Amino acid sequence: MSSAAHTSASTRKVIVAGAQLGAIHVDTPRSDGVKRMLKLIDDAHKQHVKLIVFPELAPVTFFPRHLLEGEDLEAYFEQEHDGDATQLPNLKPLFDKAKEYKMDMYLGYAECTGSDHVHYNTSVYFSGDSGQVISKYRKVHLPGTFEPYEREGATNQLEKRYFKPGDLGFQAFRAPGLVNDTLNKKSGVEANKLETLGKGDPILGMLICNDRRWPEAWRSYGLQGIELLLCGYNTTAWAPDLIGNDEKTSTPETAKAEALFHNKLSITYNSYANACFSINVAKCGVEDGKYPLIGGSCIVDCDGEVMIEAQTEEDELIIAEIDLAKCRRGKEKVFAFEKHRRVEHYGIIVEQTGVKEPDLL
Ligand code: CDT
Repeated sequence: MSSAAHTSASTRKVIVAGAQLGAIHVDTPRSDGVKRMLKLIDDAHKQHVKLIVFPELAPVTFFPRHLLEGEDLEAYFEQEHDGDATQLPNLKPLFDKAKEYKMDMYLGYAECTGSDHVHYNTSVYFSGDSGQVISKYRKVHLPGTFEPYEREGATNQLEKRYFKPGDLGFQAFRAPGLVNDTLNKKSGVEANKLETLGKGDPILGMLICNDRRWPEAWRSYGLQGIELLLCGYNTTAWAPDLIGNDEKTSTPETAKAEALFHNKLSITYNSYANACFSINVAKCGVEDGKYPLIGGSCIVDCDGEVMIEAQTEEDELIIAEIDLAKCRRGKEKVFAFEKHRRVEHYGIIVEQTGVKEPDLL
């Protein structure tokens, strides 16, 4: 069968959900957040969802806006003693429920490693098929500052203080059982042969919040044939010290409109340019009466079009049936990397971090 025939004939359909969370306040017990998440899993199950995606640092308030130390800070972290996230006491009910429903799940949380007490902003991928966590991602791009802002009333974003940059890179992985009739090693075929491309178990990758603004992160996954990218976020709607402001974004309303626009711009363009679907999920609403976070959770198709977008800033499921076979067109034509990329000109991207302007005239 030619690959064009494959594109039109085959389907790799799966029903997926973004589980947006509304505000979680400083004094909201972790167990309340988890209870709300369990309800979303139940509702998703009733609608035949096979994969559910939660936001970044899902069950807690967005604590990097607060200057914390000692026990007050540690309280937000899941202390991972043996490396098996499914046994973390605060999160176990979520994994148990996903296991009961055989549902796959992306879950973001603050990780404290058991061995050396390192803090990461982490997400894990739980496979309902295998009943295990099959992939872990640690946020690479940490926004904000190490020191709090000096301006009184400024909203901090102290991720550089509280987390180490992720050390796992961008590792794509296959999710078993997410779609039917896939090729695997037992089929006696090899990966990376023309006739098997896009026919194995779905290829997924994870990002966390600020990572979604960096095309380098998406392209690292694109080069591994990713078909579905998952990303949870907490994006402040009004934080002039962090984002800067000018006449266009000088009010809370216009700044929020721009934050929503930049969210959508990042996820739609990069889904298109890597020919993958993406599920992008907010924690949103106004936390503690004064810290607004944008909503705008979206499922985006592999042509960069929004399939469904959240309508509220509360707990809300967005659900779509996606057909991963549709990724083949972009991967085989406009973004056939092996035919069109010119890596001999891309060295600057990895050799240089900051900007170096050309010499002055
Ligand atoms: N959580 C997180 O990474 N938030 C950042 C804040 C805005 S920086 C422009 C984000 O990228 O959404």
